Amino acid sequence: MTTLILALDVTDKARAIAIASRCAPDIDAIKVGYPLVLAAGLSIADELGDLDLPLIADFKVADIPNTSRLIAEEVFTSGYDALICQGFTGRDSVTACVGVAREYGGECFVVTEMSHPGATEFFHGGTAERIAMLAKECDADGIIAPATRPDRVASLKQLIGDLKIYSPGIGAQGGDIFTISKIVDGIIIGRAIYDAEDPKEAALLFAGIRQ
Ligand code: NUP
Repeated sequence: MTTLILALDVTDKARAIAIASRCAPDIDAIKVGYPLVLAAGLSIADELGDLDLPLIADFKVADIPNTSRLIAEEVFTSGYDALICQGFTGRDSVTACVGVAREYGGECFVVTEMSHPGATEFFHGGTAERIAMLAKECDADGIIAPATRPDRVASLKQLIGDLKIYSPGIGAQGGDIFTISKIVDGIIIGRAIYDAEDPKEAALLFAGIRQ
């Protein structure tokens, strides 16, 4: 069954922890990114760690290899289980992130093509395909690909062998859970859960209807 990942983009620390705690029994992992970490610090991993769910750090790391390595080391020494990096930075930067993930027994996911409308402004004509192949060659654990474009996800899937696909864009961005969860390994859902009147009920609903 597809993994359900809560994107916890909630900038109030107490609210973030409350939502994560209530949803925990119905989700499989928590993804945090700049909104929560800038508000609450990387050490939010300590509090969320009590929930016993894998923690994914979505920093879309996009820097030179040395800086990427330093960022990845901070992430994994702070208790996160996985890191998301950009792939357009090239082989050396992606390799730096994957290398640190390996050192700490963690995972690294590479963004191929993003889910928002502007994503294809510069990424077209095979760019995402090249990044997907790069992710595979760099021995990443998986790719991030857009639930808003299931046809694109299906074609990227053909290139990556046994790498996983985690897919954001369901709900608030318009992606359809039924279509995408048949194709991917994990679905990433933020606002449709944490902004729901009852986040736990929303998480339960998504958990029940994913394929
Ligand atoms: O291409 C991407 N699209 C995307 O939405 C790559 C991502 N990492 N994300 C993240 O997924 C985004 O930053 C947010 O944390 C989550 C989707 O949230 P929502 O649109 O479900 O609220």
